[in-house]
Amino acid sequence: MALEVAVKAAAGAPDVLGDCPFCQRVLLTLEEKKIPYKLNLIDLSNKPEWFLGVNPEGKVPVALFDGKWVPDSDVIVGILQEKYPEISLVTPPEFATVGSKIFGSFVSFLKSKDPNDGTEQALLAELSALDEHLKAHGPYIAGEKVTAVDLSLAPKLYHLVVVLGHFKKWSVPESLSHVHIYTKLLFSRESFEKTKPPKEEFVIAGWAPKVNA
Ligand SMILES: N[C@@H](CCC(=O)N[C@@H](CS)C(=O)NCC(=O)O)C(=O)O
Repeated sequence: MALEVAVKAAAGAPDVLGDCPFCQRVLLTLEEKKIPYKLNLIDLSNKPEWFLGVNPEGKVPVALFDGKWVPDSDVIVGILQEKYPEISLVTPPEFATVGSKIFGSFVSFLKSKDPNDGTEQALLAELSALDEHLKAHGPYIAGEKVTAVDLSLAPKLYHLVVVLGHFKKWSVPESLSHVHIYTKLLFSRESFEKTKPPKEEFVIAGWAPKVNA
């Protein structure tokens, strides 16, 4: 039986998959583990009663396990690892936090209105650390095989590339060649193609309120 998951619909297009990186992480995990699933698209600007009933916090993703809707991508991915261990995506603990500060640095730089406040340098430092790591251990974070840490990072890197390109005309420096190889590898995986927001415009529209705040 297909596992039910509820994820963000595109803003202004409630029948189309949206741009939530946490939702995509869960979908990537389902695809890579070859777990059949049924998508419920949630319009976050008009949340259905049933969704608020099972998850009063109103956040996606949520997934249905043994009759109970469970929120939070960390928790959902953990349960998927336990319930479906056959195709293992477990990241060795020593690599589990690689790249974990990139998303926060990206958001700070995106929101920054002062070019000299150090947010760009902070992001560059995190991306350089990832580059060094990949140089030593790549092509994926834990080596030859994709694992959970890559599936968490991939949607965030996608948002970074699309959104910083659009709002700041900024791109990851070519000198960080291992990061470039890594993103190409991730974004061209079948699982990624299948679960990414169908249009870059959805990603840009999703971040616009934060940039203009
Ligand atoms: N820690 C949560 C974060 C989920 C999250 O922030 N989801 C956003 C969408 S990207 C959300 O549902 N926001 C509620 C809203 O916009 O009303 C996770 O990893 O699942």
